[in-house]
Amino acid sequence: MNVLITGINGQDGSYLAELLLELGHNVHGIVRRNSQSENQTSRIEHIRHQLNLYYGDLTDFASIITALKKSEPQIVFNLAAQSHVKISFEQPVYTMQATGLGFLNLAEAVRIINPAIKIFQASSSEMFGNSSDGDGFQRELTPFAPVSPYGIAKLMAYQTAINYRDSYNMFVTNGIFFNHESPRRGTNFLTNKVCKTAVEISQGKTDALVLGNMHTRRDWGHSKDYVKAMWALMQLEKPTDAICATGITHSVGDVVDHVFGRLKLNRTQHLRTDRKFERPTEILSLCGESSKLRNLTGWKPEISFEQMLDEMVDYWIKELN
Ligand code: NAP
Ligand code: G4F
Repeated sequence: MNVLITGINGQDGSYLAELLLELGHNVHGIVRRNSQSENQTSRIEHIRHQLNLYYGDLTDFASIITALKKSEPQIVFNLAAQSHVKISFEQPVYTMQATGLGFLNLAEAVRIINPAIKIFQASSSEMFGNSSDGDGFQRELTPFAPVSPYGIAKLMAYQTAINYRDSYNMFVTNGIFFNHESPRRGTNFLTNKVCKTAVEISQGKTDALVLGNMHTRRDWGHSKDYVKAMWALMQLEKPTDAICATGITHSVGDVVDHVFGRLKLNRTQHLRTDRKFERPTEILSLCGESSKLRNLTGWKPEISFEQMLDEMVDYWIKELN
């Protein structure tokens, strides 16, 4: 099968590309032009010789058409996005263009070229904002109430996916994914910032970890587990909208405690807060209920929160040595 991945050089894109190669598929991907081309492909360098890469951008309709024509995919995974919530407050217009309108560009290009191509959209728990059911969980029917430009852009894409499914009978599936991490996570996201900085402190390279809001809670899983869910969802007979989450929530403080505990670092000595890392509006707690996905596909997360953080710490110990 030919499979096209937008955002192939991102965290999830790189793990999904590995999974698809293992399954024997032809993997195609869109990458953006970068003035330092080696930075662009660092997460996929080890498999690059097995990939077909095309320059493109979700905001550039023509480049999507070209990539679809060259790759002739049966499935497109749309993983490309301006995916950083805090940065979406600094670049709201661009975030709407890339993360919201970008998906419309892709769906419309698929409709024009070959509406039989199946589309996976990486939707986000950020769409829920501070909305939850009475028991604190978010489910597929929990009302959306996004509180960031990123969440709003993702909601635009989510609704567009449903509209293309209903209007044109296209196979468009939304995976509503809760936070997922790995050593390949950008180091300006919470978990990898904590792991990398804590290892630097333990090696005497820096003195303090400086964070924003310490009390927010997230449902953190591992990216490797979550790309398996993406693939499983696309094997179903019918398109759907499904939550992918562990169902366990931890605070920012829990992440720090686990990582500092592992490295025997003292929180009073090495942890500071600075409002510059806070957002204008914030989601207090995310915890996903993913029984729909589990019942439909048999998927369940295999890597625990603690194992994931340990893997990330080990990665940085090796990398920074
Ligand atoms: P990521 O590491 O930030 O990767 C995003 C990818 O999108 C990168 O390859 C990036 O390329 C590419 N990209 C950004 N803007 C683009 C544009 N205008 N045109 C084409 N490509 C563009 O994100 P991730 O963690 O792998 O997440 C994958 C997807 O899942 C994203 O859509 C994200 O919003 C969504 N999601 C993630 C999580 C999570 O916790 N990780 C949860 C829910 C949903 P460059 O390298 O050139 O920037
Ligand atoms: O790691 P984060 O930046 O992830 P956030 O904002 O939850 O978004 C991630 O998950 C979404 C799914 O829910 C994705 F859709 C999105 O693409 C992205 O992958 O922040 C996690 C929490 C937040 O509450 C944040 O305010 O950690 C808090 N935090 C505290 N100090 C910090 C920091 N976050 C970052 N990035 N940096 C800090 O210094």
